[in-house]
Amino acid sequence: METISLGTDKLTNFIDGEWQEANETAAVVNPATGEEIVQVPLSDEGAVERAVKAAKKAQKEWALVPAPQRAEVLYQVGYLMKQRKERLSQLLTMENGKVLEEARGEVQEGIDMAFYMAGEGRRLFGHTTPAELKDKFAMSQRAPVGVVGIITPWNFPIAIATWKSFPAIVAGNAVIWKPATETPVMAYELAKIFEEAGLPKGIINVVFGSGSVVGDAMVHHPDIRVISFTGSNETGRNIAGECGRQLKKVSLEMGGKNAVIVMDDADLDLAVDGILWSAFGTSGQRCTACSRVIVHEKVKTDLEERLLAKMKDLTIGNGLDEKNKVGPIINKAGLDKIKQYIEIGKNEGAKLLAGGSPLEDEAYRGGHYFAPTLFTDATADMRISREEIFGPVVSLIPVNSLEEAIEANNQVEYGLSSSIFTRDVNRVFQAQRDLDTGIVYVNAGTTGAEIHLPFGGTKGTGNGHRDSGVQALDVFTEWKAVYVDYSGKLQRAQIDVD
Ligand code: UN1
Repeated sequence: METISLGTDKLTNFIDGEWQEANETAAVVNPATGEEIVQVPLSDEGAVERAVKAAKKAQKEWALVPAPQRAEVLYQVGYLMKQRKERLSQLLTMENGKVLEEARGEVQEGIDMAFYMAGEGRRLFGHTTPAELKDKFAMSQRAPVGVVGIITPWNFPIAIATWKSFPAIVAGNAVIWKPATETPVMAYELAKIFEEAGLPKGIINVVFGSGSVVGDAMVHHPDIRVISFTGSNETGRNIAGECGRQLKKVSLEMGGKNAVIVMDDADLDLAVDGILWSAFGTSGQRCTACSRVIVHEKVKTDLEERLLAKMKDLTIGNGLDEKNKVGPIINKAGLDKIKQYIEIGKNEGAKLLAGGSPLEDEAYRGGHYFAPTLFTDATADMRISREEIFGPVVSLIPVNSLEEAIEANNQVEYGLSSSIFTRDVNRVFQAQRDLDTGIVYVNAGTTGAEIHLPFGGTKGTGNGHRDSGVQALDVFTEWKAVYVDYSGKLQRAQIDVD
């Protein structure tokens, strides 16, 4: 396959419609090979300051552009993304490592979001409602917040950016965007697309750099009125603390410990496919990845055997080679964390059935690869069953009933995604009611969220907000209640009612 060329060896920030260099840069490395792809700016606080200044100015005009016209830009963004889908997908595989088929899926998720949110330009519905008093009109409508900050992770460098930036833009805000330094190429490409699509300068500003400098400056900046963050629980809590002090709106999405429940009446082959796809796809580096299988005792051995048989077909390697089904781990720190959890699992008494070690043969040189790993006989209270590993590691937890399965699912600190395989409609409805997660799948794995539904979770996964779906608009808008009294006299609410 011909490799796509990025066309530059140094990325630049995109501020006020201009491509601006930073003094310092760092190398971006292909996790499959260890080769340098490009240099990414490590910006300072000054870049954030310039971006906010430009955004403030541009947003005032943008807010006055009718929303259907704002949406036209997003349609154009969607068309350009569609035209460049293959280019974007290959670059995504190079910087993130996920296999090409999944990269294409992620880019498609961004395209879907463009057209969906463009449609919102003709909706952005508020409510009209009867007023209590005669000759009085009442309605609620959405107003943009102003300048918003988005901080996006490396595991879905384009899809998650679209979940946040597209609703913000269609609703009339200006955006300061700090992408993860591991995967800046998607941000650079998307900024170029925004520019070509005709988005006015200053409405999207991409500032590359570290969380401790650029992220911190954004969180502390009084003129950035919303922070939407996807990333680690620890960073999210820190951001929320600071935003709380400033009364700044903050939307957090911070991971999961997602389980597939397999009941004794399940279609086991289907369950195996769902588990393998959601546990080992993206090498388990998804917030939604399945990392626990809560299995009914009666089918446990059967399920283990079928999983082990099919795990043999998972070819691991560079995602640009289409025969590979599982790509690399993002970096050494990610790999080291996975290794630690294997030791923790063994020490806790879980039984290792497959995998459990990094792949270090000649074929994997330069990259960070970990063998798909299966533990069994885990219990719900073990650390490997409770803590996010962010790698291709899944643990089987045997149970004896649906009630026990639901309890085990709900026992963790997170609440993003869950799944149940069963043919019994009564169990389906009981499970979807009682599983304490923001996303529930029936007869499918724990991944595969679609963009027109809300994405996010309960408990330690977030703070009550949602990405994507129409619900994302709530993060980037303020509700305004408007009362119009056309009686020509003073009418006092709750008093002049007779
Ligand atoms: C994430 O892992 O942070 O449902 C996002 C999914 C994808 C999005 C995952 N559509 O797995």
